[in-house]
Amino acid sequence: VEASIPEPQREAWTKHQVSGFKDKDEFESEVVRHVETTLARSMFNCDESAAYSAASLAFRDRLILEWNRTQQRQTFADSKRVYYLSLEFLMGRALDNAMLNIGLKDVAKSGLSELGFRIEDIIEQEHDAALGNGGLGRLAACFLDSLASLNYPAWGYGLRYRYGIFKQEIIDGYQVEVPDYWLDFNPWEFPRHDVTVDIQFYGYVHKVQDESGRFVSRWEGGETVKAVAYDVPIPGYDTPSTNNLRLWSSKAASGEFDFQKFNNGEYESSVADQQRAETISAVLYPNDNLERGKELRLKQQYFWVAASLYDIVRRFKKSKRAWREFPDQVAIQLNDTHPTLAIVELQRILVDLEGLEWDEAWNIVTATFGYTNHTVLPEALEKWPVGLFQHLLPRHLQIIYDINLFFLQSVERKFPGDRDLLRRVSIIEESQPKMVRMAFLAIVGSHKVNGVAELHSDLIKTTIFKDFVNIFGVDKFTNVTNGITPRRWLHQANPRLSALIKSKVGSLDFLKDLTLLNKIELSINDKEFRREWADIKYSNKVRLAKHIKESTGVSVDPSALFDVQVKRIHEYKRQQLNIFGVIHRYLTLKAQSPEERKKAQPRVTIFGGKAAPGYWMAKQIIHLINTVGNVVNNDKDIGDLLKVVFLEDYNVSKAEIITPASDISEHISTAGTEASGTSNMKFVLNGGLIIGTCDGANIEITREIGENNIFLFGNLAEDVEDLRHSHTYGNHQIDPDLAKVFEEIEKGTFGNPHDFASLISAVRDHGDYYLVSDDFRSYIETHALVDEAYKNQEEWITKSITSVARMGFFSSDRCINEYAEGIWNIEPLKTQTKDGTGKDE
Ligand code: GPQ
Repeated sequence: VEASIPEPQREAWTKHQVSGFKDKDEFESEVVRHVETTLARSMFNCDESAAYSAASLAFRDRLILEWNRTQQRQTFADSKRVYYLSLEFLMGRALDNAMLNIGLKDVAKSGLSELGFRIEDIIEQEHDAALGNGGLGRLAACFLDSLASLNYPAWGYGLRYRYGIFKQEIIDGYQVEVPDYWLDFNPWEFPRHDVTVDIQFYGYVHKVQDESGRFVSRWEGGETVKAVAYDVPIPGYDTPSTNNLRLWSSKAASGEFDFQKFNNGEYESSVADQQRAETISAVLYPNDNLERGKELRLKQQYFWVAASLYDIVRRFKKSKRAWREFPDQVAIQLNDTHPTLAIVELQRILVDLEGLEWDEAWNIVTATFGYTNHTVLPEALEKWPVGLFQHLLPRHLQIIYDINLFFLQSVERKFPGDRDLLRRVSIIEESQPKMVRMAFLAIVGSHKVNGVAELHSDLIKTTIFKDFVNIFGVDKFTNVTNGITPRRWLHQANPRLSALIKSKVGSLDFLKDLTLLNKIELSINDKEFRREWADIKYSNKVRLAKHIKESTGVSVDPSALFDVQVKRIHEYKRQQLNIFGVIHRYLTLKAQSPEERKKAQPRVTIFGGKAAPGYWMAKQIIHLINTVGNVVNNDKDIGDLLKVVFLEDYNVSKAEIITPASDISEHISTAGTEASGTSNMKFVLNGGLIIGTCDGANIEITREIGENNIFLFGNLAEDVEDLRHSHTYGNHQIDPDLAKVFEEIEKGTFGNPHDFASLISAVRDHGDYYLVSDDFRSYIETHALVDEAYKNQEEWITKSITSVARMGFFSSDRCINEYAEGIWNIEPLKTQTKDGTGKDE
């Protein structure tokens, strides 16, 4: 429906056009207005939480005006848009980021101060938006920041979970999960109750003849659920561009509840229907790098994909273009296989609803989609039972079978008679039960497939997707090495470092072109600069020490070496290697005389990260870390030489405190298992060095910063398979020092050894799949090198500055530009126009 105001009345609109606050006075009056009207409070009952709400609403109002103009500009320019489909957006807090990106943090700071508040306390009030698990979700959030900052016409599409990733509490050394009800009051979203889509599930398919006599499939019956749009404005840095993240929330199609049923006395069942509908977007699945074929998860995927595609297609149809122009207007990026159904859904829309021929439709579909793979771990590759599909999405299953048929026919033409190849690449796995292989469907339905770091992109071409390289040619497969936004991960998280860099670069331009960081290398011998550099690190450590004290009760010395491993707990990420190494260090110190001990480098080993609630081994690792901490931290012989802490509830806002405070961080996955890693980039960008394996982006980080500036250890990806084979078929001898660590655990030094039995047996008795023992020696030796290097503070500072100077490559801006050019074929939109609407472009 056109709801545009007629020309004669527009003058009144123009006259009353709203503009956001521009200075401190206007900001203050907006805050007061929101406190007094929106929140219905006053200066007599305005606490920090109310001040946070009011300040956020003031910024939100400003953002939405820019948002409107950006959307008008994009519509008018009529250029190609990219849609980033992701089940996870790990956004963290919005207020600080909005203030910095808009450039009004100083204004807000003095305004809030005049109103009686410290800006730091107000920022702290905000609850993290934690709609994601780990790296994959945070990458999506960094991408949104870059897309807006670079003025790309782009939308994110996701789910508005009522519960984000659970909150983690550590009770008696064990992880306890607490629901994260984050929507209590969220000033950053705009409900669009007028933007809804009906989504169908279940039902049946039958063929009917249309007017022209053609047979078409009709999907009918089943149940309908309503998708309601919630929009979150995404501000770009130093640009008016404000993009949109549209999150879908599920509701019963009949509104509150079914009145018919209600009037018939079926009150309970009408409420049950409503609850069942709302369940779809209720909770984020808390698994990282793991898929468990749950029906509700597939329902989430279809619900979100169908609503998003309806929206995208609706927008395209407004332009009245021919369908073949769809890929010139629309690029859709699939963040992992979670949105792969979008391929099937678009084919369904084009063939069943819009009446296109199959081939014509399929050409449009494949030209539209790109697929990003984020893992080679077999347990993370999505597969859905055919039976479940048949039940939930009967028409989609038929389309998948047709896609597969035509695909296999083309393979047969290219490689006649190779039955085993057909079996290997079939989208349908002929197992019991039969499964739909989502990654294969995503490859077949996309024009580009990319991995997220060089090694990873090479690995997918030579292992899990090898056959597809032969079938489609190598050019379909590409690499886009991940990146991080320097706005949040440098400027926001480490304002003093950002300011120091600015003093050398001459401006904050490095936040828009991170390669400008290289200018600081010219100041490497500048004494004052080096002193300030070290001082910033120290004060960030003081801040973290304070946080450690408050959250764990453990006192740590900020002058000790801070050794950090924060990320999801996973066997492949090898927190167990780290804690075994810590035990080894403890045993070594214990065996030394007090004289010898004086030579040791004091260390604080800091862990953080969530375990998936059903991941038993990961939970054991958390428990072991905590029990080791208990023993070590209270051992009088050890004192400040070694402290071990586990920080509970690691999330984006905690990462902003932890990342700038590390001296060394651990990225120690078994080679070939961590697709990229992105926290490795964040730590180095903040002047921390890293210890790591030759895995994921560690390799490219080494190439950029130089191998003297990183501590690499362990076996290479190319040797992993043979080593695993030898564990199983050879005589598997574990490292003698590791054996001593196991002995100590089994003696009960760290509590009931029974609690840790499966951690030990995984290494000693069950083939050591993650090569903990194979890498143990080189891990320990490399840590000794770290200790030595840290003692030479001047050398260490040189390494730190040099590394930061060479990190320009790892900006998500570079990464997004690569996607834009190599995959999406889109260009940034100019923002400078006479009337600010883009209409004179
Ligand atoms: N990643 Cl498949 C996740 O965070 N969750 C997942 O379910 C999958 C991948 C990560 C991956 O483990 C990291 O190596 C990457 O840096 C990250 O995705 C972003 O690409």
